[in-house]
Amino acid sequence: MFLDLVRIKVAAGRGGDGAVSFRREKYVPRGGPDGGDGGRGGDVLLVVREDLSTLSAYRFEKNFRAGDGVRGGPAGRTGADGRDCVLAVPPGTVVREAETGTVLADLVEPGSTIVVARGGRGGRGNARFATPTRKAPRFAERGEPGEARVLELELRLLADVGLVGLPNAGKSSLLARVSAARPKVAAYPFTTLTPVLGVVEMEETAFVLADLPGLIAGAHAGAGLGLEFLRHVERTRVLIQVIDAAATDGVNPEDAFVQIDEELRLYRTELAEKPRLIALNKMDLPAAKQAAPAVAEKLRTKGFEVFCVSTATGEGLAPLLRRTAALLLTLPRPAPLPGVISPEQIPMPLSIEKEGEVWVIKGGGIERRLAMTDLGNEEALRYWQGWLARKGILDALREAGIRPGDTVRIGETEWTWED
Ligand SMILES: Nc1nc2c(ncn2[C@@H]2O[C@H](COP(=O)(O)OP(=O)(O)OP(=O)(O)O)[C@@H](O)[C@H]2O)c(=O)[nH]1
Ligand SMILES: [Mg+2]
Repeated sequence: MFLDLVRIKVAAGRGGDGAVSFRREKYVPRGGPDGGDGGRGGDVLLVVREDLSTLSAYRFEKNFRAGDGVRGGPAGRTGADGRDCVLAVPPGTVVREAETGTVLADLVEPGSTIVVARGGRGGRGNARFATPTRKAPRFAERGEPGEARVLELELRLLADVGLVGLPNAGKSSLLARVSAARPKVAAYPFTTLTPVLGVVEMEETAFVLADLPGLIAGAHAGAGLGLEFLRHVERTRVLIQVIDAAATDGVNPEDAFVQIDEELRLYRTELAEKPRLIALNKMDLPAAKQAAPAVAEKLRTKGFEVFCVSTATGEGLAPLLRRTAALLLTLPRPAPLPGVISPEQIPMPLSIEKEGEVWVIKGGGIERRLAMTDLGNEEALRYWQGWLARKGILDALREAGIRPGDTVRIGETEWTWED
């Protein structure tokens, strides 16, 4: 199976809890608060690695967690930070948030990195809550939960030119002949199961050529390797359609042309309209020599540039490559996907809504804030209420008409409103 679309779950580490502790010194009966902060939770990052060409690393393993931060210690000691979880992806990986479809990144450059789930902050130790009026706070903040989300990773090849054609047309043979890439070549259909990229070095320039799995009728609707493969063609700028002019598999060259042309059109009209050169292949075979002139003529009247080649002897390949390179120079580079935003920018405004009898407060990070509060601790609770007041949330609830005895819910936590 060829993997170019996977779903994974990523969870950043939780921040370590802050510590509650008081200084103990000889002959000092009651020392001040000295509980240290918790460590930061680890982030989950994606990094682009040039040597990868598939997402197959995510075939079986789908859950990734970064390490949690360690709890703060006495004597002001800060807990250790959690371990980051670094996931390697191939160049051309598009990252989406699965739930919303929001594109978080279009990862192209090797080495580029993005944080897809941010680790939680460490909770502050009780030393931080000391004030002139609260000299001995007996509470600390809990660590912030790490972000968690489901991601969709999609690999889109970053090739300038794509080779399309029926199985056995000679696409892999062509790539092997003109680049240092070594795709598998064999006399049976669907030899190529995953795209293979090769760099074609020309005198003045170079371009990336992608050998793609063979297409068959119905590919646009999923037949053969169908859709998985057509997706890759979208970002190439030029197509080379390879046709077995010797009809080795019994499909005459004109039919071969039409079948692929149809599939491209049915998948997306723009694909069929992309600049396309035709390579009539296997010209070393007598059957091809015989059929080629008439086929070439027909395709030329349709407006195509046709090249007669043999990947076996190398005949005709140089003009094809020269023309391809020249064509690329006239075409703009593909733009990165529009609307890329970073994970921190996923909007999540604070809202207060009444769901039935319950007042639900959501967004603005309030769920995380609450999770940092040790609800079993009286002082921590008071601190939390102070925070709600400072943020204007209590006033907003009053304005919205909340009454004593009503239920308020944040995340999983509910409580009864008393003014
Ligand atoms: N005689 C001759 N045989 C060729 C030529 N090009 C390819 N072949 C043969 O055709 C068969 C298929 O070649 P591949 O390069 O694997 O074809 P493909 O288009 O990559 O096929 P799939 O990966 O299955 O889609 C192999 O047996 C090749 O040796 C050629 O120019 N002349
Ligand atoms: Mg092949």
